[in-house]
Amino acid sequence: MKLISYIQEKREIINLYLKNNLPSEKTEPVEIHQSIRYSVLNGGKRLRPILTMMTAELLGFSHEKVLPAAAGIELIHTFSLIHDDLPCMDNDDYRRGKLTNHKVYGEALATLAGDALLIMGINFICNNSKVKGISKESVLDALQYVLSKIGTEKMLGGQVDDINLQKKQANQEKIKKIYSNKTSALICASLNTASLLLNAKKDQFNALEKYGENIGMAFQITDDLLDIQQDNREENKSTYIKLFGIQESKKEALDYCERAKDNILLFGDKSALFIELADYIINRTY
Ligand code: GRG
Repeated sequence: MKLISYIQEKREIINLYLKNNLPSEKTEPVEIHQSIRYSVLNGGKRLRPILTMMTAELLGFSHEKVLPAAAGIELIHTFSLIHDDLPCMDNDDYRRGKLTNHKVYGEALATLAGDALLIMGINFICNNSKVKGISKESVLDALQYVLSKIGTEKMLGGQVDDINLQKKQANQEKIKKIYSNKTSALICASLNTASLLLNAKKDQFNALEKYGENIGMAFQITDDLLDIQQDNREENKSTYIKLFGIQESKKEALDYCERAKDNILLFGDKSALFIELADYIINRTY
């Protein structure tokens, strides 16, 4: 399968970039840098930076043109995971099969590691201006776009609504909005950061935005289904599965996946990997 080897190859590239560009464990104050490296370099799937690199290649450029920004998006994603796991949020003990950051380093340091990763993520995106052929204007556009996707009206807002929803009655409309904000927004940002850095055409940007929205929804519903299979369900949390049941949720995930495949048809033959990726997202086992 072409996609699997593509993912493995790109995952190694991003892992190496992160390892080499994060402050070392010996950088003072050592605790925060150890805590940061613990969470970043602990085996994430790297879906988001892979999407950024895939988009660069879809547009006819090397992945190297967007590598710093791709890594920055992964740092922002890791920040959101560390904060999401905190006792004041989801209160999780395990992440990526290992103890969560606060379980190892304590709540104060975990909170600060999350804050630091947001700052570093933004800085990595800014560093994309040092790549040959990438203008400072396009980096500013990409950065503002990413910030709009993680702020109070998108990812952060989704988290706020998610927390509040536990106390209220959930319905289809509310759950969809939360999933779109909490998960699809950063996935769109991963794709279209590359479009902005590489001056894609408006119709290409729009197609990728729709594709990202739909694979993000499929990704989050699949995440809920995997939680049920692995018995990680959180009793007080409203999810798609609780609202619609397993069979209907699987069907919804498939529908989102099919819509995403339609969205990407604009790119013709070049969209093959994106079509394979949409299927991978709903068939994944972790
Ligand atoms: C962004 C300003 C700002 C605040 C953070 C905590 C928070 C607000 C948002 C949480 C958002 C969140 C955790 C969404 C869930 C998305 C999701 C399915 C994460 C898991 O992604 P994977 O499976 O993880 O790609 P890996 O471990 O593979 O990287």
